[in-house]
Amino acid sequence: MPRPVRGISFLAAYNPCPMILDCAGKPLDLARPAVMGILNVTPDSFSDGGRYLAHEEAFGHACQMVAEGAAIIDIGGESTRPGATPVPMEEELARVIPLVQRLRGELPAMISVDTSKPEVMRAAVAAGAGLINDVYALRADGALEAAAELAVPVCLMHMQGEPRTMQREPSYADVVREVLDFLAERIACCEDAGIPRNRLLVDPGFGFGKTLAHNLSLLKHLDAFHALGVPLVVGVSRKSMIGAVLDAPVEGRLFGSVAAAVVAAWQGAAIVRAHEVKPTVEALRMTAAAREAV
Ligand code: 7PM
Repeated sequence: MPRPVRGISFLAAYNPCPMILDCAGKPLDLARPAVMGILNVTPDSFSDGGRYLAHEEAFGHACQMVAEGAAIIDIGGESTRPGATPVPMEEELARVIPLVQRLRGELPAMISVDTSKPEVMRAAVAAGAGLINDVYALRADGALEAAAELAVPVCLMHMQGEPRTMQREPSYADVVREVLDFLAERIACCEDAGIPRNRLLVDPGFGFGKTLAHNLSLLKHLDAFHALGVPLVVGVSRKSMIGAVLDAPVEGRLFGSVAAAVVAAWQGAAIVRAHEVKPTVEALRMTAAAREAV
């Protein structure tokens, strides 16, 4: 048996990633890969029935994802798709906050909010969100300070450029090295701002300022990101990298998305974002079982 180091087992001392993430007092178990169900509340993601229907539809979708095994529901009110224009803050708040309140009261899952705006972070955490997912990695004005005030974990994602223009000419000399360096620097900034490392997660940001070759290199070498000592989050579901490999439209990317999720989980990804929760949960349970075998 490994010898305990100051009361911690040798393995726990060696692997600094927390197995249980403290989300403002609520535990999130990351000992096995967790599925984060994607809940888009952007206007284009719902039928044109106005605010009330959009809320009902989103709530129903969240319930279904939790029933299918999602441990986290990621609510995004600002479209971060390539070419998207920013959403005004009042609009983002009106879309996201009532849902956070309702989901927190009625569902057992952790609630994550996909936002870059400090005001939305504060309101979401006050409404019961347990996680902040920021595709700008807290680079927006005031975001670092807001996250430092709030006692919730933050996912720092890599993006080259900005959503409107990032897919024009992505360029790297060594994509894995550069994404790693960026995330290491963001972790250092967070620690300087008073956010401890055990409240951070990182994500290489598939599709955010990357060509197909860049995305595939990052997926192949995902295990290099364990050097950062924080849990890894991965979002590949339905992305254009799957479409490019399979020559498939968005509706035809499920099996490719699940395969990419397995490749990530096999290399130790802690959280996988997914649109189709049930197939992803089953594939990751199988992956974890094989990973844990002697
Ligand atoms: C349209 C195109 C709508 C792309 C939404 C998207 C990630 C994320 C997104 C990710 C983390 C999507 C993206 N992608 N957050 N938010 N990691 N942490 O496919 O890869 O959901 S938005």
